[in-house]
Amino acid sequence: MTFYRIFFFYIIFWTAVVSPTPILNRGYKPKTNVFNFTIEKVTLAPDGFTRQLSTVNGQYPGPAIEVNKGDRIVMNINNKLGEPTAIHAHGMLQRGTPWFDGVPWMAQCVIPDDYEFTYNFSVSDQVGTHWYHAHETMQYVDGVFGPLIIHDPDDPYKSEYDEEIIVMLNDYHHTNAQILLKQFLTPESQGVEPVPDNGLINGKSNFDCSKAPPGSKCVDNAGLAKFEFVKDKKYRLRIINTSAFSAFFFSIDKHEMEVIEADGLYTKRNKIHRLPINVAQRYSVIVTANQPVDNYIMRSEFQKKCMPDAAASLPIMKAIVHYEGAPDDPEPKDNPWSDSLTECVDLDHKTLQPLKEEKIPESTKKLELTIAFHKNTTGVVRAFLNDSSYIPDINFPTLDKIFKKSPFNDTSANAYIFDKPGEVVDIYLINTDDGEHPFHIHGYQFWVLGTGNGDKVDENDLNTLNPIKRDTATIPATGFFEKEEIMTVLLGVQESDKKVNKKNSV
Ligand SMILES: [Cu+2]
Repeated sequence: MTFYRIFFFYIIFWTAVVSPTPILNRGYKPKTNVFNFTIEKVTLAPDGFTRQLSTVNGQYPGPAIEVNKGDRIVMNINNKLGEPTAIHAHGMLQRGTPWFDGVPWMAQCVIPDDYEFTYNFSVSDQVGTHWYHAHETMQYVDGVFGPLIIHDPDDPYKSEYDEEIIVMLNDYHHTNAQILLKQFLTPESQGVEPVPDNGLINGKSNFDCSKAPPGSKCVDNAGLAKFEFVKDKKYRLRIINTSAFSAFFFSIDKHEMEVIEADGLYTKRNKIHRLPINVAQRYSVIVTANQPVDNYIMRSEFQKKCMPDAAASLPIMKAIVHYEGAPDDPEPKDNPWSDSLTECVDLDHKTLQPLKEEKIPESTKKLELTIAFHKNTTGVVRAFLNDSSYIPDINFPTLDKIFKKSPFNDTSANAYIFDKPGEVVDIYLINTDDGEHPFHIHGYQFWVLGTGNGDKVDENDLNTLNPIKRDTATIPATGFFEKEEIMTVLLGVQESDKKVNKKNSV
């Protein structure tokens, strides 16, 4: 397992430079939205425990980026962090602008301290719930993150809800993430991840200060996030897990939820009570305020089976749903849903299906990737893909290598090159680790065709009829089954327009 646990998986596609024309209705004229972000360290106490956080414009979480389908996002980054940074917009395909993907040494060089840098990209025909975050080392764990919402004038569910609410969930450490990372990358850690001190909903929570180290500045009952409901109104909750490590079960006491979106793509509506959400995943759910006027608990429970033993004492993350007309109550009665769900896996396919069924193309290539975590020659536990641990080339970023047609001589680039337009790749992920892992591909949404336990995938067991398409999926752990888990994702490569403006490359 690894602390910073998302597999940011970069397959190198020449074809990632396509610019589809946005299909826009209702006469909407796309706009350019400018966001001026100063990244800086500020002393804050989101849960009552005072510490220094890395923030966007002094805010934790960072300000929301909200645009419409077809719009352009211009992010002016002013780096005052005292260290290099780069900002990734998670979920954005960056067709035509892969150099604005924000991954240091992959898509760009870092933005040095005290420098400015502008990201400028169209959201094209993408919609839905996404987020942005620093992609340099562990910075986002210390606070450089925020929601990125693309409103859709053609939203098929638009008449089904009255208002929208953004709900950000994250695990939260009281120690600076750089210190935690340093400790983690030693032989002594044995690869056991640091356990968070708390969890936050929209950047708020209470903390029991008796657990804080002596000498720390801490106040009890800092206050929970409060969501205002009006009786009988319908709300679209956009839920984003911005954690370093933790998967959650999200729910609201006494209120059912209907899932309508996963990672920016509409799903068939489906009633559930508890929503599993892994790191970097997003869901929209519709919730009706159909309960008696009162206060209710919104809760996000750590899925502790996929965490180290020390996580056992972590509290349930809570917020308050307050109906208009109800008296204030900082501690509403507990009324949790009791449905039991398997931990450390995604929502079952039966409850998560795409709204739009697509014909899944035949694959033209197969790629097998074995995921492993073991000690390297210095005794430090590292992540390996096909026995190679990724090392960035800080002198020659990957994208630059591609544009210059420079070969990848070093296997530590973990580069798999697909350069035929229209290529469709079956990716078999073989997880040999005893932990689950969120798997994410930049610039693509993939179909999740299935998971299984065993060394071989039985192709007849794969769902090629109506698999969910998304950008972040959970690869189950080996530990919960007898054999290795295999997840197959099928990846479609888009047609290329072959017009690459190299001058825009950074
Ligand atoms: Cu991403």
